[in-house]
Amino acid sequence: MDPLDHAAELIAGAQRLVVFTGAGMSAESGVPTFRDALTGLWEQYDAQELATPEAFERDPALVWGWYEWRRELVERVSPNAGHDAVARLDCTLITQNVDDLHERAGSKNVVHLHGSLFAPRCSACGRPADGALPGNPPACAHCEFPVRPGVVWFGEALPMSALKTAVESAADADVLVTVGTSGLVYPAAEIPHVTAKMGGTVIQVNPQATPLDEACAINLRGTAGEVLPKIIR
Ligand code: BV8
Ligand code: ZN
Repeated sequence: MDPLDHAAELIAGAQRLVVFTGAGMSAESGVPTFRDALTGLWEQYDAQELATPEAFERDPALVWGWYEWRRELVERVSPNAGHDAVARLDCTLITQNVDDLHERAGSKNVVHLHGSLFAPRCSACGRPADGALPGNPPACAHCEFPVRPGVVWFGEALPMSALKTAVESAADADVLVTVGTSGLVYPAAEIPHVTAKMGGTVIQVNPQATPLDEACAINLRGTAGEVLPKIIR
């Protein structure tokens, strides 16, 4: 059977469907993937260097500026055909992405394993940054400590509730579709393996091979914007 038809049949017939997405999901919207998130202004820095508490400690203005640049870029772009297709599904949607393109395409209850560009909070008291005092980074209105991006940095624990929901739904899934992730960053990269280990069927959409290939029953070598509308009918 044609792998696209097979994938479409598995998705249509899934009782407990999970979709797991990474930066490749937003690439066709014009959002650079994590590995090449440092285009233009930022090519002289290593993403894994900037996305850390140490970098923010060392140079808060540089790190805050990088996230503001990424947030403003996301605000200027739109969801792509892949986001629109996923939004038509009745599924548990788990994303590693910190953009809001799934929500803007209409997906509900999106589980953000690595936080969001749109949830800055105080780096000390943790309060949301509403009403923060102007600055680069802004200062918390409550305790005047620097506001930080609402994302999970390397070396930081993932939000417990998001991770718990992700692992439980992956373990319970009969079908999991993984889209646009290099499957290199843990513990998020475990998610597709959990479904495979528990006997679920994993379908991958990615133009390249990834370490997730071995957990996948079907590997669709293509982009989110091209493939997803063909398998979500
Ligand atoms: C933690 C938010 C511990 C910030 C991100 C072993 C076990 C556990 C941890 C580790 C471990 N070994 C090392 C670690 C530490 C580390 C880690 O995994 N390092 C890696 C580099 C080895 N993990 C951590 O630090 C995590 N925390 O372990 O804490 C702990 C526990 C308790 C208490 C205290 C501490 C936290 C990791 C989260 C980091 N934050 N994002 C920000 O965005 O700035 S990660 C970031 O990179 C993304 O969110 C994503 O998760 C990750 C990888 O990006 P991808 O989404 O996969 O995108 P990428 O660019 O890599 O690839 C794009 C893919 O798309 C490619 O495959 C490409 O082919 C494809 N593609 C391209 N175009 C398209 C496409 N696909 C479809 N369509 C297209 N058009
Ligand atoms: Zn504060």
